[in-house]
Amino acid sequence: MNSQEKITLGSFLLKKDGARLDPALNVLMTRLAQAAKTISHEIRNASISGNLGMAGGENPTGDEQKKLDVAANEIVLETFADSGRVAAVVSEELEAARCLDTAYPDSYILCVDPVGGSSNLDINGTVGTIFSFYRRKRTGRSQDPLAELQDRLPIAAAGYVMYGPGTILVFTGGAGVNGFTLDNRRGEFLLTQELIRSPARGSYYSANLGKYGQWDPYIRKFVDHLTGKDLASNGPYSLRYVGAMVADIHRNLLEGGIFFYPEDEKNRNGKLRLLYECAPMAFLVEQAGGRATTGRGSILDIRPESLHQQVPIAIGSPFEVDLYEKFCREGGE
Ligand code: P6P
Repeated sequence: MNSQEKITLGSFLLKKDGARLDPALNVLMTRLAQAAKTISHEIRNASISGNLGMAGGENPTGDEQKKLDVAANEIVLETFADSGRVAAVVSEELEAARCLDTAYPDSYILCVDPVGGSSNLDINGTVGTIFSFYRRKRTGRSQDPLAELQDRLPIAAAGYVMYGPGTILVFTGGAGVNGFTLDNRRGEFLLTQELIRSPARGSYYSANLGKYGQWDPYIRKFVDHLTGKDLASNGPYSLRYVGAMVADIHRNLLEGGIFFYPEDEKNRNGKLRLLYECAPMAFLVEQAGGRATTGRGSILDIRPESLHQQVPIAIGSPFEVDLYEKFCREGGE
């Protein structure tokens, strides 16, 4: 099947059975794809346009901002500013939510990490965008996006863009997970991975082992189990760690395994942010038959306390995530 025979994102979004997206989300996913194409272009040309390196500031959780973090955030805001469908944007790069005018009764809150894994940018590594659209219960301009998000709004769509050897868009509208690849010649995202399903178990684990000494003992015992150091182990897993959540989770989604970023002695809530990293990825992975936990409960059950709330996460194939929870529950005994 060549490029001309593959289904474009636009055609997919119009098919009710395929995407089961309501018309508003079709508009939003089309705009999301447009933002992704622009961000992809900026990333791939950054060393030529002088867009690598530090921007000089920090994001709300203290990460140093790269120029492309700031640029990608602006691209997202510009793309949705006049959509009339997004009442607020919660971004890793913005302290407060950016409230926008809405023109329709059905409107959404967009939570987004414009460029995740930006420490990879200057070394030509893989990075990604993570997004989720929450369907509001209210209409008109949002007075308090966090209060709205605390009212257990349904996630209408969530997913990620991965800027690797190819630029891919993987998302769910609540009826399965589908993957699209950007055909740069046509400027179209084409359906390349239909109804992605998480393997029941895998052979990879993804974690920053540099923090092994700061993890709680039961996390260290879980790692020892995965690496075959204890008798009960069913053989060593291979470590794959990119340092970009999108890339690490994408591998485990396709080939099976687990990504985890636990709490540690310095960060009792872990590092990754609930609203624009953990919850979108949890929604997507669970749609594909995987699991996502803090170690003691489902990521998707967490009521956000703040826009940049950090939570521990373990996400991936059911077998490994269940095992992770067992070690957390039993203290690794
Ligand atoms: P560390 C990128 O900064 C990020 O938010 C995620 O995309 C990634 O999984 C994690 O942090 C990497 O963190 O501490 O291993 O560099």
